[in-house]
Amino acid sequence: MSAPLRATRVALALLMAVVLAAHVGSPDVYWSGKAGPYPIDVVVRPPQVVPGIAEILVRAPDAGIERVTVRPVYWRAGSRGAPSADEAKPVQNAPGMYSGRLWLMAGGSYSVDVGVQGRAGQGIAVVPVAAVATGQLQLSGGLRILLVVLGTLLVAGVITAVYAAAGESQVPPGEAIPAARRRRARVAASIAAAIVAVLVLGGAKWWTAEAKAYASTLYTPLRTQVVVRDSAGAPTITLRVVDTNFREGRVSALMPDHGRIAHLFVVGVDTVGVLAHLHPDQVDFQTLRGPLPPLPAGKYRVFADVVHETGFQRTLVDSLTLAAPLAASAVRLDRDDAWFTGPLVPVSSAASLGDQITLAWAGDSQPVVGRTGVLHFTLHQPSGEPVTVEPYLGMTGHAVVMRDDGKVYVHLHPSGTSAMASSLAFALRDRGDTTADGRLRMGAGEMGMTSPQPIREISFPYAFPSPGRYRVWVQLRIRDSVRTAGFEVAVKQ
Ligand SMILES: [Cu+2]
Repeated sequence: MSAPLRATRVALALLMAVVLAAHVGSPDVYWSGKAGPYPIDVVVRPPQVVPGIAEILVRAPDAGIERVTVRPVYWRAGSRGAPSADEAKPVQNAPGMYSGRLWLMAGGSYSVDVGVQGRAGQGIAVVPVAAVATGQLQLSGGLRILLVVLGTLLVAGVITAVYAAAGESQVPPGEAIPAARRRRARVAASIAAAIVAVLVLGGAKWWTAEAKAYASTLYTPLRTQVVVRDSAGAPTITLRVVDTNFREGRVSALMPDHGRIAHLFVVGVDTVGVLAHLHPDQVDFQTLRGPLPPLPAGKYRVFADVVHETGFQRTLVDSLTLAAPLAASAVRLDRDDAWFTGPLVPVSSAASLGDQITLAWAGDSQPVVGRTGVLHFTLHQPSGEPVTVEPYLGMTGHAVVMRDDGKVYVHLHPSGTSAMASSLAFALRDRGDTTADGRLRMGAGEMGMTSPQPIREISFPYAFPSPGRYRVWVQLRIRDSVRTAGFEVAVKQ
C-alpha cells in the first residue's frame, strides 16, 4: 500500500494519544550547532503517525548561504541508502529561515541530514530524530455525526430501493400493488437488509482489526520497575525494564552516551526542587543499578535516558516513594553524579550556585508554548569576570525540564535535545564501523566540550510544548563541583 494511502487510512482511525521517545511529552527535536562552517539551528517536528511527514525548520543566518537541503536517513539504510536531498524553501519575510517537509516511512531511528551550501563551501549537520507513532488521529465530533447520518441514509436508501424495485416498480403507475408482489418485495428487502448488515459488520470488524494493528505499533514507554534498597548504609536504585519487548535480539543494545550507559534523573514530587542526576551501570540487558545520594523522604519521579545502538533515544519512566530519608552512601558516588535539595527560585530572581556565583533566568519571564529562546541564562560572580565552566559529561551545561505533573520531561544541552551518542551511532554506521553481527564498533566516543571555558551566559534551544507549571534545572561544573540551579516557571498557551 502506498504511504500516503496508508497514512490517510490511519488518519481516519480513532484516537488514543500517548507519549514520547527520549523525552516525555516533548516530541520536537531542537538542534544547535554547525553545518560545515555555518552555525545553524534546526527544529524537527516528527509526525504523530508513521509513515508521516516531519516538518523541518532551519535557521541559517549566514548571509553567504545559497542553498539548504534536508534528507531523511534511516539508521539501517545509512546515507547511501537514503533518498536524495530535498531543497528547503526560504521562509517568506523571515530572512535566514528555511523550511522543509520529509516523509518518514518507517518507525525507529532516523537522522535528518541538513545540508548547507554557500560562499564558504558546504557542510552537513546530522540531526537524530526518533520516528515513533505517538497517536492515532481523532475523528472530530461533527464529522462523526455526519458520517453516521450519511451511513444510515445510505443503508436505508439501499433497502428502500430494493423494496421499490421488487414491488412498486413492477406495477404500472396508478395501479394497486397486488398482495403477492408486496410480499415478494418485503422478502427482497429483508434479504437486502441481511446482506447490508453482513457488509457493515464485516467492515466494522476489518476496521477494528486495522486500528488494532496500528495501535500495536504505537510507541509507549516501556514498563519499568524501580526498587530502592537501603541496606548497610549503601542505598541503591535498581531499574528493571519489565516489558517483554525489551530483550536482547528484540531491541538493539544500549550504547554509552558520554561514557555512561544511562543518565538517570530522580525528581522530587512533593519535595519541590529535589533533583539527582546519576549514572547507574547496566547489570544485565534489562537492568540498571547504581548508588543513591542521601535524598529526603518523599515521592519521586524517575526518568532514565538511554541510547540504543540504532541511535534511538529512549526515556524509561517510573516513580518511587522513600518512606524515610536515605543515609549518606558509604559507597562513593561517581564524580559526575550530582544531587540538589535546594529551593526553586522564580524566574524573576537569580539562583545561587555557591561561591557567590549566580545564575539568572534571562529568557522570557512569561514563556509561551512553542516560542523558542526561552532557556537562556546569565552567569555572574562578584568580580564581574566571566565564570569558568568545566566540561560536565562533555557539555558546557545540562538542563532538565519537567512539568509539575511529570507528563513533560526532557533533558537537554546547549546543542539541543539529541544525545551525542545518537549522532555518533549514525556517524559510525556511515563509516562502516560495525561488527559482523551489526553491533557498533565503539572508538574514542563522542567529542563534545573538552576544556574549561569562561562564559557569561548559556542557552539551551527549546520551546515549551504545552502550558502549565514547569521546573527547570541547570547544571554546570565549576571548580570541580557540579552546581545546580532550579527555577519555577509558569508557561502560558
Ligand atoms: Cu545532560
